[in-house]
Amino acid sequence: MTSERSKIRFIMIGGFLGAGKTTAIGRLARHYQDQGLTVGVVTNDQASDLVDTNLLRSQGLHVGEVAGACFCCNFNELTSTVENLSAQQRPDIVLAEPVGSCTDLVATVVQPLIRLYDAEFEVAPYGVILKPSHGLRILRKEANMGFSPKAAYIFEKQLEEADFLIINRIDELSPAEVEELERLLQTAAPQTPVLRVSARTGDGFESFTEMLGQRGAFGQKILELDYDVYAEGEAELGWLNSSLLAKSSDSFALDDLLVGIVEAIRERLELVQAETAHLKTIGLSEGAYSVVNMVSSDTPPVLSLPSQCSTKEANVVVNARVAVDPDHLREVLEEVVAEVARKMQLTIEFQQTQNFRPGRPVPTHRFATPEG
Ligand SMILES: Nc1nc2c(ncn2[C@@H]2O[C@H](COP(=O)(O)OP(=O)(O)O)[C@@H](O)[C@H]2O)c(=O)[nH]1
Ligand SMILES: [Mg+2]
Repeated sequence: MTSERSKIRFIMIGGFLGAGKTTAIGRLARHYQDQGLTVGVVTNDQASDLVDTNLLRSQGLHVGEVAGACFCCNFNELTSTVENLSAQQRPDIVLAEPVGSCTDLVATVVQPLIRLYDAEFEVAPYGVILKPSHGLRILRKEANMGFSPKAAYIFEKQLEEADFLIINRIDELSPAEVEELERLLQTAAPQTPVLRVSARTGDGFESFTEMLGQRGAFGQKILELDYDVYAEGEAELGWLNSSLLAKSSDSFALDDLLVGIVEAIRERLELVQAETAHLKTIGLSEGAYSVVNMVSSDTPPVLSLPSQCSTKEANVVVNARVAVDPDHLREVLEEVVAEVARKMQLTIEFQQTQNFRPGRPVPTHRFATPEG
């Protein structure tokens, strides 16, 4: 019989596209490792070639990937990925990052783990990270919130099912903005504890890990959810995952390549006023890696992790989630890559590209009443 002690603590961190989940998970993983614990990470996407997986692996973490469908619709893949992670060394902690456009995760992931996998897993309180850029616009009910009301519905439902909420990016928010977000959250999700953190600097992480360490009746907030609205809101996003190989006879700056690609995509999306939910790229070359992100149309591309690497060859992965036709997104990327290659005198080959709108979510399990 499996003893209580050997259960894997399952920590899922939710939140909208670009909220800061991957950044927070990297930091939490280091925190638990520093305590001598073994950590595994599970990333998730509707397609393969994930920036997040590459980024977390580059940080030395042991990462399994559920690619091709979200955790809720591919639940068995989530548990088998954890099993595979355990083959080498059984983790004490698994950190899991669901797709940022997913909701209803308590009914479709947390509750199934509690009810069907109680012998293997001990599920931590479910924390959802609030993305301030879109959060302020959506929760204030601004006329121009960037997304349609259906996509905003997903954003709000994600907050409603959380055991606790995390206002991220306090390193760049004014005190007045933090106060306002906290007030808005108290209305959107009354009685849910709200933390303030910076996944970038680590500010507020003591309260974050303390919250994650709590035991009790968590994961009980099962949503009343209209799956038609959810599916339509999700399908408003164009999805693109692409892997590229850049080469040159002379060395080029990897950081410049990524910034060039993301900036040129931004300019083209601005022309058609398409709102970006998250545009992320990672460049990998001989152990060095650069990351550039853009998390909304009114914030600039950010070189989140500079490599300062000069190289003759690099692999580049681009993941874009934008409120636009996915075929347009693909054309934009093809034009941009040709333009940047010309400017920087590189050859850039497309290795694999997938572009689509997410399909209707059909969960493997859904428990309509709580237990645990
Ligand atoms: N300034 C600031 N940037 C952050 C913070 N957390 C995340 N970011 C940046 O926001 C972008 C999206 O973060 P990521 O962790 O990929 O979000 P995810 O889509 O939720 O996994 C990246 O450029 C991060 O570096 C934060 O606390 N402060
Ligand atoms: Mg992520």
